[in-house]
Amino acid sequence: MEYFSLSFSDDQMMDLALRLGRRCAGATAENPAVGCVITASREGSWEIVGRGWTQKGGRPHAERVALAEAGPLARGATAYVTLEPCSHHGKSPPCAEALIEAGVARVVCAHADPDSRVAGRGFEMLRKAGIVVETGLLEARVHRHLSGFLSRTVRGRPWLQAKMAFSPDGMIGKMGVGNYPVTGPEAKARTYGLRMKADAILVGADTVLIDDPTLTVRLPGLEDTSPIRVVLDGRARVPFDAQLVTSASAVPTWVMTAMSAPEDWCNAMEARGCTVLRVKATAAGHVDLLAALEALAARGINTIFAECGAALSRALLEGGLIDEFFLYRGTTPIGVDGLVALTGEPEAALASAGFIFETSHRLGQDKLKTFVRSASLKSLYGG
Ligand code: AOF
Ligand code: ZN
Repeated sequence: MEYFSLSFSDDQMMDLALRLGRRCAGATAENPAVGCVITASREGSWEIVGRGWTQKGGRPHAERVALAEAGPLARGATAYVTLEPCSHHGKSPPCAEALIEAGVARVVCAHADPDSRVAGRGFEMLRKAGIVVETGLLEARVHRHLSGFLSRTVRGRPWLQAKMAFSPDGMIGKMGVGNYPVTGPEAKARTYGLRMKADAILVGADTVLIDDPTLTVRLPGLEDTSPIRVVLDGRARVPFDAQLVTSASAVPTWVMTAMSAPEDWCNAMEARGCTVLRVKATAAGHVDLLAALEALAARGINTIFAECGAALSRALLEGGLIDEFFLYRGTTPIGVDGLVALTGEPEAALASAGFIFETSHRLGQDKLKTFVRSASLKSLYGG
């Protein structure tokens, strides 16, 4: 096995592939944001000869980008890919075929591709061609990174991230005051970054009526990375002069409403550039949350970032639909007239809903803690 002794470890190369894969995360549409590194032996030592990641819009795939950079140096090389190379003739020819044609000798993969068009066939094609295939390296980390794609593919609904900002006394705002600042500018900047990495942002009609938000990414140079804005509006209450509606030609807005929503209201929304999606509603006239999420997955949404108010956040949490939670903590108590969103301490509410703590960050004076629902992670393995 002298041939495969590297001057850097397989772990390091897969870690690099994972970080490269993050580059276009949130901009690869329904496609997973995959990363690929190709290493080859040159003059007695191993070098990185190709790096690639799934490009904006989802194509070309990561392997093709890395192979193009490696050129003839791919012959006899090792390719590290975060996801099983595809085996299907989709919008592009199979990556497994491209790796074979390039003469790659060894492929190291972190995660199998659950897409029914691939599902093991990528590995099979490579092995049949005599390529050494190793799987499962850094699988848990890649699993976490690809949770959006895995969620849509395995569960048929997007990976749902929810963000809420709490004052030290557990309030999310002040009664009757729209857009009450609970946290500072650093927290806002982080939220823009989180929006950018999602395929869509979710709010309810109440948030539109009270706050009239734009929900775009307002970071210098990154303005064009704003994701699709999705509004749940079962009772067709969003006004035509809401900022989400008036800006729909610049940044897509999807309005999800009940089957019974008035035809003329839907037509008027579409005439203003919004996409209207009708889904089934509950007896109270709210959009059925699971049906809405399934409809979004059917339209290629992998990851959705919810910035909802108290009622919708609670409904999503109680419905077991939130997978990841971003809990911001400000420093100024709100006191009287404060808006309560969750029963009891937010951390305790999350723990009893099956969430586990993941990370903690300081953002100026504020804090951000992230949590993941353990059942959500398990559910992405399928079968
Ligand atoms: C890879 N490398 O970088 C990505 C892959 O519609 P297509 O033809 O682009 O195929 C989409 C499917 O390809 C997608 O569902 C997933 O299974 C895989 N994505 N595969 O080999 C990549 N992004
Ligand atoms: Zn591919």
